[in-house]
Amino acid sequence: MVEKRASEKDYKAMLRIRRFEEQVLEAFPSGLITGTTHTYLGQEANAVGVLSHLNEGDIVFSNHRCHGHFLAYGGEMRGLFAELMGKPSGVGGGRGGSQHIHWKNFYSNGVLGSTAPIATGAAMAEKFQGSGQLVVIFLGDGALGQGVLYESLNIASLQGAPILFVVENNHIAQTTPIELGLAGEISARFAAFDIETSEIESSDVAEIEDASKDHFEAIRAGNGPKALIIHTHRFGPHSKGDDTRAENKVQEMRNKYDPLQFGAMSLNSNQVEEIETEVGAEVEEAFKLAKDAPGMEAQ
Ligand SMILES: Cc1ncc(C[n+]2csc(CCOP(=O)(O)OP(=O)(O)O)c2C)c(N)n1
Ligand SMILES: [Mg+2]
Repeated sequence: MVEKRASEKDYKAMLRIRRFEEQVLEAFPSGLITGTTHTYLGQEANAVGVLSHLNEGDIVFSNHRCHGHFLAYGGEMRGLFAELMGKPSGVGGGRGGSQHIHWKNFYSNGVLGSTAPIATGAAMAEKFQGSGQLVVIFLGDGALGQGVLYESLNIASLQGAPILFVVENNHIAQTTPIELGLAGEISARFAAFDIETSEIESSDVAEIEDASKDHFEAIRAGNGPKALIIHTHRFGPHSKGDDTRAENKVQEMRNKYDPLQFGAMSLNSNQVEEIETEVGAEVEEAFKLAKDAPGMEAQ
């Protein structure tokens, strides 16, 4: 039974991600966007729910599927669109592209697992400095195949690093279903390093907020690293047109697990419509500003 508790703020945050990503996929074939892109369609509730507990100064590490994490962190659309277009006005001066975003305390990198040692080191630094800040790192199920993750879990546990490992298990890594890539249980991998772990299977942002709350509190109280496994669903292709899954299966998934459908249940139709209009205008304006901004050649 789904409780109807998503706030307008949460719904808007998720819709901003959804509409941003749809615009990215629509624009991609025109050649406006350079490099590659991996959209966060279907997983919006994860970033919005988890990052709702961030304090100013906390640090977030993301992966190749980073647009949703960035927008939920507080990043703005225009700078992200411009970054994807390789424009100097992009959040990273147009040189990082879709996967390599840095703004304030937000970092992403497309090399799977590469962020784990860096995030762990950052968390240790925060602990040694007594800053009271924590680190959140988002990992896909595919990153569980990277050895450096386990070195990081080991040291994070030994050092009591203030870090939350969030695994977004969308059951697929590019085209490889999790059954072919992962032996054993995900939680057992954290248990092996004595890292307390919880799991949730939900697309309801309020449930994800609840599921992550205790971890944030425990980490802030100095109880070392924690892990949250979110069983989730990727609605879009891995990158652009590269979805090998059966179309009807993806459609079934969209019908059953859409975070926006769950979110909308908490609001009335006027609220939904207003937010839709507001977000639609924001995307349109941000995209236009990014598109009209000078390119690298103007420098
Ligand atoms: C070390 C490394 N190997 C391979 C790749 C190519 N690659 C990019 S995304 C991806 C799949 C990632 O799957 P997962 O971690 O489950 O994240 P998802 O795409 O499902 O969000 C792969 C293999 C990479 N970026 N880094
Ligand atoms: Mg995956």
